[in-house]
Amino acid sequence: MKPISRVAAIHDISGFGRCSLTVALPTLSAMGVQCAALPTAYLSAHTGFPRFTFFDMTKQMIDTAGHWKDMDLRFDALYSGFLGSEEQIGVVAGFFDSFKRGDGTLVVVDPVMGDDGKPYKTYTPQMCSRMKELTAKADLITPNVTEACILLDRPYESLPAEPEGYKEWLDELSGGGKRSVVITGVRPSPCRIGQVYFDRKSGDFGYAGREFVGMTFHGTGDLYSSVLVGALMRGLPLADAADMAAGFVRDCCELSLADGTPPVEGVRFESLLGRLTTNNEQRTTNS
Ligand code: PXL
Repeated sequence: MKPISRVAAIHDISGFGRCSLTVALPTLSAMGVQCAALPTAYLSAHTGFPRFTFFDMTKQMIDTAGHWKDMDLRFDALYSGFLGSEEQIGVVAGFFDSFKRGDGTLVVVDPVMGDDGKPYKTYTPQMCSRMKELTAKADLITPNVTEACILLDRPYESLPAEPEGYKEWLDELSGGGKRSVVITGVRPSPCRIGQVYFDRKSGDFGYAGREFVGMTFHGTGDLYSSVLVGALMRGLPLADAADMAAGFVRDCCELSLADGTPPVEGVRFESLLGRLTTNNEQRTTNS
């Protein structure tokens, strides 16, 4: 049997509202990936709800990293998302330095900061600015269009109308070809939604799109990035992994719309997880 891929997932755990670890853990497990969870914060519900509790887990993160180092744990990917404080950006950067073993470890940063042109409630301007330090350490980053604007200090109003217009953005975000980039939430027309990507391995730029179901749901960026990471752990090229993630998220949105799922509760992905379990016994390599 092939060895299982192991990913360290560094995200908050929002008790209610399908995002971050409550999405990453089941998704990666369904895809045949062993997931070690490093929670950044515990929230009663994600920040899209009018009220939520927030428990910062920075100290626990530092202690956990120390314990994992003592155990000599090795990871095929380090995958970060929503962070709880400015200090945590340094902690996660240190975690990457400590656990990255050359090309054998894929560092994926989903620079979770905001959506619809606005930062999330707990993200300060200092945090947004320091997120650039973390993306500089990544092999692959997955900002949505809002986060791409923040990382590049460009106004939301300057978003390109056509996927082609993102080439310059992808080039800048890739650090001149150093890292792969997927920008999610690209809207070439009112009835389409998709991603533009740059693959540092092949040098390819591309667009993977789907029909827009007509409603946006919370946490779809986390679901997208988690499927993407799982697909890369299976050895898929970035273009195929991006397309697989786009298709899965779209199907979950379609089901959620038909089901009347409130958008703030995230997508009903549970019923479709079985689709991700096929081909789990294929090869395992890193991108
Ligand atoms: O889906 C991104 C996300 C992750 N974690 C928390 C959030 C959000 C978006 O609102 O609030 C806590």
